[in-house]
Parts: sequence; structure tokens; C-alpha cells
Amino acid sequence: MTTILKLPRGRALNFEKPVIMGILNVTPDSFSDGGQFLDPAVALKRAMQLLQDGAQIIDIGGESTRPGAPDVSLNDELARVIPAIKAIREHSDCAISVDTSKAQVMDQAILAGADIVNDVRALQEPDALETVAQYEDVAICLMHMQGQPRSMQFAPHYDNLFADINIFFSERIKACERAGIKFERLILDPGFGFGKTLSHNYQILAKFDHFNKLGLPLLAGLSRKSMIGNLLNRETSDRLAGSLAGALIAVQNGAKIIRVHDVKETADVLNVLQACEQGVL
Ligand code: 8Y7
Repeated sequence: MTTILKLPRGRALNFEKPVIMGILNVTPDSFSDGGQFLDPAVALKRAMQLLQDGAQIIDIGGESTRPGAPDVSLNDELARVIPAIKAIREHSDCAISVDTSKAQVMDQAILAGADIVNDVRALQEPDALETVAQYEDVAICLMHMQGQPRSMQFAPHYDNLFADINIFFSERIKACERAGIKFERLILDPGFGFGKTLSHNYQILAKFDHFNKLGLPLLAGLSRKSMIGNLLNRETSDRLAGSLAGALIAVQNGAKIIRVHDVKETADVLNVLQACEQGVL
């Protein structure tokens, strides 16, 4: 099992301790002014806070992948994401991941300083594999989704949940390797909420370590998702405790990267877990 993930500029992520990925959305529906893109200075300030709170990766996304969300044009996505990446890279050596499925956004983001491509479509869009293959040390998160964001929650069905997702991972790993992307660059994510019922999501959480078979680091993203809200009957703003419980369980079951909105609180939870595991006190 990989415990070190190499990144550009000679840097690396060490998975001996779980790594927190802080979410930085630059979509119009995720900030209050309702403008077309987030001021890079504001994005930078938010990123710095996430890092201070304990994030090691900042995940920047300009396309909303929530169920039913509208498609975003290439130009809009570039205008949202690239200035934010540049501003953060200018001020910090942190790991930056770009949440996108578009090859041209991947390309521009990497040139602007991104280290990780976080693709909910697992490099299945045109030219995505070839684009990422050009940059040797850029890491890639391959996420599983059944269907497309617009329709994925309509009627998710699996013959065998774990086998189906593992087959998808194996196929995408092979596609990467055929394109010249080394196995060691990959991260896997079963994709909570992406074409999954509440029951599917909790089966995955309970047996998260099933995906360890493939020998790659695992990412879990369940922060504030409907798997928390629908279970507990809580609005988005009231899902912190449930999200923290989910993060803890995912990490105990083998997740190496945990993608969250509430970095400070998640760091506290993971530090408590770590004290138990190491008998630090
Ligand atoms: C995930 C994600 C989202 C996830 C990875 C949300 C971009 C929806 N969820 N990326 N992105 N894994 N790798 O509620 O679970 O945050 S967007």
C-alpha cells in the first residue's frame, strides 16, 4: 500500500496520518454575492483559513455536481477556478486539487499550480486521460459515479454494490495505465451520493476497506451530504455532527483523505482518534 503520494515541485503527501482536503467552492450558488466568480482575494483568504485549521489539500471546484445542477461552460469554469488557483499558489506551497472533469480546465489548472486532479467522472470526458498523462507528478482522484449528476439519484441500482464499484475502478486504472498514467499517481473514491441510495451509502461507509483491495489510497467525501441530512432529517447547515461521525468511521475503515467543509472540527476528531491509536497521552 502506498503511504507516500508524490506531487509536483518535489512535494508529497504522507498517508501515515489521515489527510484533510478542505473544500473551496467557487461556484455562484456557493457564495453569497451571487456574482459570476469568487474574488481571488476572497478565495485566497478562505484557503488560508482552511490550511490554518488543518487542511493539507485545498480542493477548488467551479462546477456544481450536486444532483440536478446545471452544466457550466468551459469559459465560466476557467474564470472561476484559475485565478483562485494562481492566488493560492502564489502565497502557499500547499497541495491544491482541482475539482473538474474538463480536459482544458485540468490543463490550465495544472499550469496555474494545481497538484491533484479530482474528477468525479474519473477521466472519462474527452481528452482528460491524455491531458493528465502529460504531467508526470500530478496525482489523480478517480471517483465512482453511476449515471450523470442530473439524473444519478433517480433510481440507482447495483447487481453487487462492491463488485460493481471495484470493477469500475479496475477499468479506470487500466485506462489510465494505457494512457501512460502510472498506478502510483492514483487515488480512488467510491463517491458517496453519486448514484447511490441512502442504503448504498451506508453499506459503503461500513465496509469502506473493501476498496483497499486495489492497493491505492482511498478518499471519502461525505461532508454535509444528503446521506447525513436524510438520515437525521437535518438541513445542510445542521449536518456537522453527522458529518464528523461519518469522517471518523471512514478513516477508521481505511480512508486516507477526507474531503470536508468543516476542517477545524474534523481535525479535532482525527486528532482524538490518533491519540487513541498511538497512546500519545
Ligand atoms: C465529492 C467530490 C463532490 C466526493 C470527490 C459535495 C467534487 C458534492 N463530492 N469529489 N466532489 N469525492 N473526490 O456535496 O465525494 O461536496 S461535490
